[in-house]
Amino acid sequence: MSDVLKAYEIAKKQYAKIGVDTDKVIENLKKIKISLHCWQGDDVNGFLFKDIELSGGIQTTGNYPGAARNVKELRQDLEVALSLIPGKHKLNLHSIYADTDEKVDLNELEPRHFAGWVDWAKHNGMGLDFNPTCFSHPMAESGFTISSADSKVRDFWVEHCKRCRKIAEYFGKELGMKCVTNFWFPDGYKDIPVDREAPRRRMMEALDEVFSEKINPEYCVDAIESKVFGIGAESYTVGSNEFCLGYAVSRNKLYCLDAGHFHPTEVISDKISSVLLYTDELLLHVSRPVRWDSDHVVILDDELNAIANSLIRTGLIESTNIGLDFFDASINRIAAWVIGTRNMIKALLKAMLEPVEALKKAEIEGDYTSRLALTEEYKTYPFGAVWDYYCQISGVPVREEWLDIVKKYEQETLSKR
Ligand code: RNT
Ligand code: ZN
Repeated sequence: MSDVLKAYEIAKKQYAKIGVDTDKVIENLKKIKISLHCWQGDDVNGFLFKDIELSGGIQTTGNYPGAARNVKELRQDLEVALSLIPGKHKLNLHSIYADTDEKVDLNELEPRHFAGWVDWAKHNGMGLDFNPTCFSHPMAESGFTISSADSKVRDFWVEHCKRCRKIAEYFGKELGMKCVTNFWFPDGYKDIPVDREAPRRRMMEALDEVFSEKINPEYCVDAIESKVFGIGAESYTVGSNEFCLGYAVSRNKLYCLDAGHFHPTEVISDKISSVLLYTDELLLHVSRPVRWDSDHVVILDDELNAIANSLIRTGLIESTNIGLDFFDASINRIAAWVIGTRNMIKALLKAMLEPVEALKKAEIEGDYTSRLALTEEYKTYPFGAVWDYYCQISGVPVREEWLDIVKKYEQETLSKR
């Protein structure tokens, strides 16, 4: 018997004692899809426009060699990353990752510009999610897009967003799996505005126009992502928390909670259960803010565990779409995907290995001593043995073995770019 299997057998017995069936947990874990963000592969550049600077108040820092320069390289890199992550997942595309040689602007995009991605997704048994790209474009230079006071600018972005929904619908139809389209706008002021209402009213009206066409929710659903501030928009962000939550609730849309889009001590793990009382579904952008919305690679820290606990203990995982959102250009980009995604799955597994009903019983009975004692003891239960076993039966490397594969790929392929 392999060491992995031996350790699993022991762990399985230990979990069985607290009423947790590890085999069943693994079966349930397999069903959870994580949406891997394509933009970690090339520092949010995309392939539609050459030599355009990243704007919208987000930043990738670092110049680690080997960023993907075209669709083919990005797919190749993704395939390496996916081979190191257990389970079947989704790919989250931004519109600037269109697979086309045509010179096409954002307000001209059509489903056919993404046919290559649909083929790739089918081939890899994956679903697709989507995002309009309302930044890194001359029409976004003023710092405003869909809420601009200039109707030419506004119309351009409304058209882009409408077209993105059609592309999302096409993804959903082709793949037989719902596409979540996330709308995020960097719109805001560096300095203190006089009128805080008008841009928000314009954004609301523009969004109503974008969503005026009803699309079958079996194919695609829309989410709207809030933010507290961005670089260059420190004083005022149009799409604030209240704006986006209010919009989502009143228009029957999904709210997107990004872990880096709140004040530094505010956590999204405590927001999930409130939002889902008022919306049918939720989208998460799991990220790691370090002092600001720095989009560091997701690690297995307290907040990640808390997010997973919020989803699993409540059953809200059923109505939550988990997306990742980080972009680190200072380390190997494939490693970044692998580390972040494996950590997300690990956190879910760790949460699923709790005897939730027993803990809830202690809580409801007011036995807070047991609640604290048990949740603390369970933290050091052998979840790593279950994780290793899950990796093994999924045919992906166990523990840090994956790093050798990434290093080899770096040497043979990435370093030659
Ligand atoms: C920006 C938002 C947004 C982007 C991606 C690239 O602060 O988090 O989700 O990171 O669209
Ligand atoms: Zn985000």
